[in-house]
Amino acid sequence: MKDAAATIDPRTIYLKDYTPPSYLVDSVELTFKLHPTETRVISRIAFRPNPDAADKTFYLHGEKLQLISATIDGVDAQAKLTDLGLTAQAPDAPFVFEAEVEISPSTNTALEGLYMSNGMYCTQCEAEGFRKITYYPDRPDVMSVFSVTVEGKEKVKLSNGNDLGGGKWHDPHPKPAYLFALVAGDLVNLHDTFTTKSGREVDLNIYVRDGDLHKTPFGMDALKRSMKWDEDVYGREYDLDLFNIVAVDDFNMGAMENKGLNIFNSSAVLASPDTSTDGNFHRIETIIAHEYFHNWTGNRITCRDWFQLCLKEGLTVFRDQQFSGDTRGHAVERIADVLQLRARQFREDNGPLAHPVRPDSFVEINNFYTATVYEKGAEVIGMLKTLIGDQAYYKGCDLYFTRHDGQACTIEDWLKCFEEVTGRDLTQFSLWYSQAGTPRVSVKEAWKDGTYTLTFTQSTPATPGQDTKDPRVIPIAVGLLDETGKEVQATRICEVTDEVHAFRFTGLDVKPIPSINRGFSAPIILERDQSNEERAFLLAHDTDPFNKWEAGRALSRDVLVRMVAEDATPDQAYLDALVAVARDDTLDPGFKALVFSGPSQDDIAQALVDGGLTPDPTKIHLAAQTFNLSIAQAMQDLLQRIYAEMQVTGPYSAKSEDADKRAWGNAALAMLSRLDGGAQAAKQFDDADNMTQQLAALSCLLRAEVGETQNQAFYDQWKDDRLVIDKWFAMQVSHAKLDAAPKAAQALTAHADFDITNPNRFRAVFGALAGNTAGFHSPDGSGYALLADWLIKLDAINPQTAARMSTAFETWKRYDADRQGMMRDALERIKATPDLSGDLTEMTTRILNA
Ligand code: B3K
Ligand code: ZN
Repeated sequence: MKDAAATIDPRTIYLKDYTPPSYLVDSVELTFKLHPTETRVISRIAFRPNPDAADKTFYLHGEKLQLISATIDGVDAQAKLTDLGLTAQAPDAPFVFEAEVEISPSTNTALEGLYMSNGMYCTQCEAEGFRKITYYPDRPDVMSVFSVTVEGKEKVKLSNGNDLGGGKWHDPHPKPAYLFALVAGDLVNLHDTFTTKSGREVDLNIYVRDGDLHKTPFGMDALKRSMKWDEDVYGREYDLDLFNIVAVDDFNMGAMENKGLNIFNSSAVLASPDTSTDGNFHRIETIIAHEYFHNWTGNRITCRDWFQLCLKEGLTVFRDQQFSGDTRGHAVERIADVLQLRARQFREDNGPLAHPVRPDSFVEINNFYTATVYEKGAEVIGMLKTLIGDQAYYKGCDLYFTRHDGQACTIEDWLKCFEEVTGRDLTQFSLWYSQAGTPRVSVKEAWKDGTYTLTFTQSTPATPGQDTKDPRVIPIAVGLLDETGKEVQATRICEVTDEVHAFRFTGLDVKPIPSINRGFSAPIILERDQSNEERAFLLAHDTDPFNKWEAGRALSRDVLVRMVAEDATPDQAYLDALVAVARDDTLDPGFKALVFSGPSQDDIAQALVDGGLTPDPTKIHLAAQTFNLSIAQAMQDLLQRIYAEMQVTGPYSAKSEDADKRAWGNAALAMLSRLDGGAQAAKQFDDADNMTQQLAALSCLLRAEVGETQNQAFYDQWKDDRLVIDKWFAMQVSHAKLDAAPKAAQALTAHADFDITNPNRFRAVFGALAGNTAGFHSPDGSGYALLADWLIKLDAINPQTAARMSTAFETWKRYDADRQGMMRDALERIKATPDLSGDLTEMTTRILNA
């Protein structure tokens, strides 16, 4: 196996090179004298040689620090400094290292380490940000007890663990430096309490800027429900007397699970009916749960090294998905999760950035907080649970929690727990962690004398650095139906382990209709010649809700692909099947909404590539318009009734019964708006008393290109609310048609409210551009050039966010020679920028190496 990264950068780090830390840390005392440009950080760290380490070099990470003094046992350490750290002669016995450094939080626009956001101090240390705060062995397998003193004039001064008063904090749980956190600012808080199952009362707070307090109750409720859920389902209890959450406006991602002090992007915690959509409420609930669940899966048991990132992330995503399923309904949750998985992870797995769930090399670890590590990492846990069963799964988890509490672990440690409780060899299963790429599984069926046989053939395409793949264990859930829709074989797990693997179903009266990969039991691409009649049958009759939806999705993909490739018109049979779903009173509104949300234009582009064709985004866009109009026309007689029935009365609640009704009602509104020129949407916009309804209406109006008045009214109404204005920025770009999208994005960068230093605002504009497939891929290349210009600008300010957004280019090889040439030029131009960050250099290099 050749290593793709080896050709990239001499700074490449390899999993195989792991060695234990030379010194361990018994305790850390930190004092912060806060100042916007001259913060002093005074550290006192008790080290001891690691008996398990062969190398005795005393090396501390440290970047962008001004060293004032460093001593070992009170004597000048005679430290040798580089841009990346410090070395000194250290004794082969326990000693105390003390240092004072100066840092400048207000000029730290990378938002990593200690920085300022709207006048408040906050930190982000994962993965390697602590080294921008002080000299330290900044690696997750060095765990220690932290005591912190925060000095400053700010009203609120927070750190991890227990509050000792006067800006002093103590965290009794040993933790790696990446979980360190500090916040200081003039904040206000919502307070509540939670009593754990063993009867301990925990103080809970959500800290926000003045004026945002009314947006905290939903988050608090979500936190309490998460705490309860983790006790009920995994038996995990919270372990400190205090749990704090802080909302920050400038943040590189959603949130961070620092021990006892979770820091959140304000978009991931602040919720109110007026300003947040149902989708926002759902996202907030999920992220609060996710960060809280990290307390056990991530904090008490952490990762030995960053290659093991999926150990905490895949598992914690799996846990938050379970929680959401229990809260909001498993069918709808599963479909939503799979939609995400396919849109982001399958796309990644199919392109130049494909990497294993546990990568074996990286240059910049921040580039590996990916859909593969997170979402595919969660799918791997789900498959494990399916293969060994619920009971063994929870037994294995219990063993993991007991055995490894307080440790920094590997995937091997995790899998071993399940091998022990089941007696099963998981060697082949572990290929899911080491092999990149989405398996293709083709299916052949045979029917003879009452025996029905399904033969699966698996293969995984080559990915960067991995030319060949071994067969994996793939749990494929199969059910069989008769021609009336009755289930003649309840769901059975076919464990595909060989390249070609056949499964027999005996004693059947008639040839059954199979429902394969129910619940999306494995993250694979199923390749099967399936007639549209059979798809329509499954859409109408499948007893597995996921596959029922999946059948509808396969139908719509097929229709759209033929519209693009063969100039076909939308099939009447498909439209009839949709109308039947709409009329079916036994189906939930949330499910109907999902059936009606057809494939994205990016999905269709990939489907065309899979069929050996070159996608033309303009053509796909036009076909999608015709497709949606045809559906609206087919649904014409039903729309007013659905719309009326789905109106929710009474005060807003984010609960799924209401949210699902709004989703289906707004799907009806979108269809209506294609027929009535936006009349109903304009009315809804005027009447709306919550953001879900207001934004859905505005979206219909902008799509119909009649929303100028409302668009301005929306801005005027919300100009003081940053999170709503983010939505407004995104809307302009996502609804602009074709080459109007790059133009809209460019115009918005000149808007007084555009702020390149705020990741949410940058993502609002450029995330929307990247997500507007036809706009981004405008034939004149203006989308590519604009994004390249702004990634270059952003890289100098915030490399992490710039690198993340460069994934917009990861599909470049799909397209025609002209587009490929323009995307290559854009990538080369970024890559050739003087002083480009390591983050963006690694990304552009990997993308270009396609
Ligand atoms: N663990 C953090 C992500 C940190 C990203 C660093 N670039 C949030 C989460 O997954 O919960
Ligand atoms: Zn996480």
